[in-house]
Amino acid sequence: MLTIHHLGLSRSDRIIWLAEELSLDYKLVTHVRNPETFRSPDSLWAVSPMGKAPVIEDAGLTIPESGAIVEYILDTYGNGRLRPAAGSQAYIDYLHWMHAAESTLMTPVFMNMIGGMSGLDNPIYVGFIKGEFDTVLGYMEKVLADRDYLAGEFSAADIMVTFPLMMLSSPMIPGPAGGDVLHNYENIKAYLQRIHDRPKWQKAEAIFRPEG
Ligand SMILES: N[C@@H](CCC(=O)N[C@@H](CS)C(=O)NCC(=O)O)C(=O)O
Repeated sequence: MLTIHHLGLSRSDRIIWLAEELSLDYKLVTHVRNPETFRSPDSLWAVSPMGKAPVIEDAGLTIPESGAIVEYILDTYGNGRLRPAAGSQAYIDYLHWMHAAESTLMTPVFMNMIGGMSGLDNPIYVGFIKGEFDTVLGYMEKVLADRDYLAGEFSAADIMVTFPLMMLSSPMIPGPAGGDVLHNYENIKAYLQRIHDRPKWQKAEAIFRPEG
């Protein structure tokens, strides 16, 4: 059976949500962060090659990296769901956002978080973050002006992108680029609301964040 290794407050949320969207049977193994360092515990290092979440085990394989896991699960269990047909513009949009989630979008989100945690307010550093937010969030805002989801229909690209957007909208993770980065992005905020309204999101959230 598919085993999902979950770490509290982490990208493994994506994999639980994906499994719920696809109504898969899976075993969940939850790991608890080291309370002092907030890093992975030994139990996760024992299964994940770089000690990171998410990681899954399936059919004798160990698969790390959230984007790779999503693609593996869609290839293995998707039956064409949550990924547009190859060769279409929707598929290109899917690929774009699937990969932008951990790169173009996550880079300033993470820099902002680290800046907030460490008091980094160098104007070059903060200016770079703000410029990147303007670029990636500005483009996302335009894309979402005439569609509900990033590739048209709801897809696994939305599952990838939601995690960094949630980090941005969390009051627990302020950064030097401002506490409410999404403030002026009405289409993105409406998109996040659509995500929150999805029954499978709500079911998954109760699993990956049971404390609420
Ligand atoms: N790009 C990787 C990032 C994995 C990653 O950095 N995971 C974090 C949680 S979101 C983690 O395991 N942090 C604990 C640690 O590094 O000790 C992915 O998408 O899977």
